[in-house]
Amino acid sequence: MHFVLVGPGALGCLLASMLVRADRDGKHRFTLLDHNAVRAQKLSTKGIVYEYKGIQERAAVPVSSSPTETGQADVVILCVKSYDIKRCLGFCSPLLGPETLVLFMQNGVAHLEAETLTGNATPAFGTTTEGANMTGAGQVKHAGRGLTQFGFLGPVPDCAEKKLTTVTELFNASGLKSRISSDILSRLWTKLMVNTGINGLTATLDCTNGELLTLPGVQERMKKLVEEAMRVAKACNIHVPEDSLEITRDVCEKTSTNISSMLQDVRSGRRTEIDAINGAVVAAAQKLGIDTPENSTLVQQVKDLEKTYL
Ligand code: KPL
Repeated sequence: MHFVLVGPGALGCLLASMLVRADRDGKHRFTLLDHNAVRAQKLSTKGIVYEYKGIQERAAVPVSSSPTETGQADVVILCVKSYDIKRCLGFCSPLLGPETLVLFMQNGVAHLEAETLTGNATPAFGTTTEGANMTGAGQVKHAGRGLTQFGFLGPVPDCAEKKLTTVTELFNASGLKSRISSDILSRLWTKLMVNTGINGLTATLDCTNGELLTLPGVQERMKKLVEEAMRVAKACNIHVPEDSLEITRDVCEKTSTNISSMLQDVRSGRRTEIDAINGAVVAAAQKLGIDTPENSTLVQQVKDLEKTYL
C-alpha cells in the first residue's frame, strides 16, 4: 500500500520515521508530503532523525512537495494543524481516489467538519496520546509513549475497514500501541477534555503541564474548563468519562515536564489550535444555548496572546 503522510511536523516526522522502519520487508511505499519544496528536498537528502531516550536513528523517507508527482495514495495520513485542514485537502486532492482512506489526526474536534471535504475518498479519524516534539527540521524526539485510536464516524465500505486494519497493524508493528474504536467520536472528545484543561492554560501562563498543579488558582480554572466541556459533551450525547478532571490532572502529573503543543506553538510564534480545542467547546455550547464563561475567557486570552506575535 502507498502511505502518504502529510506535514513534516512533530507527528508527521514521528509517524514517518517509525512506520518506514517497521516495514522491514518493504511491503509498503511511504511518502512524506511537505508543501515547502526547499525543505522537502533537504529532508529527502538528510532523512528523518528519530530520537528516543537519548538514542538517535535516521530513517530514509522519500519527501515530496508535489502531490501530482507522488501519485494516488491508498492511505493519506493528515498530520497538519487543525486550522490548515481545508487548505491541505485542496493541496492533496491529486492523491485522493475512491479507494483512498484519509486519516485525520488533528487535535480537538473542529476538523470533524472537514469529513465532507474528502471527495469520494473515505474519511477516518485518529487520536493519539503519543508525545512528540520537534528538535529541528526533520528531527523529532519521542517524548512519551501513549495509545493511538482510530475509527469511522459512520458506515464505510469493507475496503476502507480493511485499510484501517492494515494501518493499525503497521502502527502496532512500529511500536505505536494502536487500536480501532467503535466510538471514535467519544475518544476524540475524551482527549478534548484533557486538552481543554491543559493547553490554553499552559500557553497563557507559560508553564509546563506539571506546573498547572502547583500554580495558585489554576486548579480552580482547570476544574471549570473541564466541567464546562463535559456539560457540552453530554448535551451533544457524546460519552466522556465522569472523571475527566482527574484524568486531566493525571496527564499533568505524567507529562509534568512537557511543554504542551499550544505552548510550543506560542514559543515558536505559530498560530495555536485554540479554535479547535476550547474554541470548539464554546462554539458547540453556543449552538445549544449553554454558557461556557471560563472557556470563552481562555479563548480570548490566547487570541490576545497570538496578536502580540502573529
Ligand atoms: O496533548 C497534549 C498537548 O500538548 O497537545 C497534552 C496531553 C496536553 C500533553 O502535552
